[in-house]
Amino acid sequence: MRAVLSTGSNMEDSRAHLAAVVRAFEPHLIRASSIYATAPWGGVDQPDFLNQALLIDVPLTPHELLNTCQQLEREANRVRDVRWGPRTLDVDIVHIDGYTADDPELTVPHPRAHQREFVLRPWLEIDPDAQLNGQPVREILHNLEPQGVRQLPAEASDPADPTQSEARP
Ligand code: PH2
Ligand code: MG
Ligand code: MG
Repeated sequence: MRAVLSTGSNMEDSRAHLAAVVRAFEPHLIRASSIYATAPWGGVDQPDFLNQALLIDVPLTPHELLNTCQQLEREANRVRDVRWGPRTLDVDIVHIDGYTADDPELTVPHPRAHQREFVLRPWLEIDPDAQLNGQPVREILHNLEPQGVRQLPAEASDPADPTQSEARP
């Protein structure tokens, strides 16, 4: 089952929280987007987020994948507090190939993905032909007002390696 996940964090070591999700899905990971620094969406005054999109192919059912995502959130000591407020780690299912759901546990595609540049921009990076509700993601993004989403440069794999110093501003 191919799925697109959106990960986000704006508490503690956000890069480490996102990296833990990449690690957890490593054997099933097709592509990971860059990391993006994004202004908070939803009107809660809080620090900027880091967001990333992952394209995975997992031997799980949609609800098993949801459980896996929630387990990863628990491992990051996620506390469910303010709606759309700060969190150590959010792992959302954005899209599953050939599958839709609208039940109390799981809504796929993600019901607010089309409004959120922090979801669509990273998704487009890893799948330029992506479609959401029958519309190209590229087109949806084109029609959104800018929301303060900045692609961050890839991190040097070894910051101590002087041969990589040119890549570091
Ligand atoms: N997640 C939210 C609410 N607002 N804003 C940004 N920039 N990134 C997020 O991941 C995010 C948000 C609730 O899931
Ligand atoms: Mg979310
Ligand atoms: Mg969530």
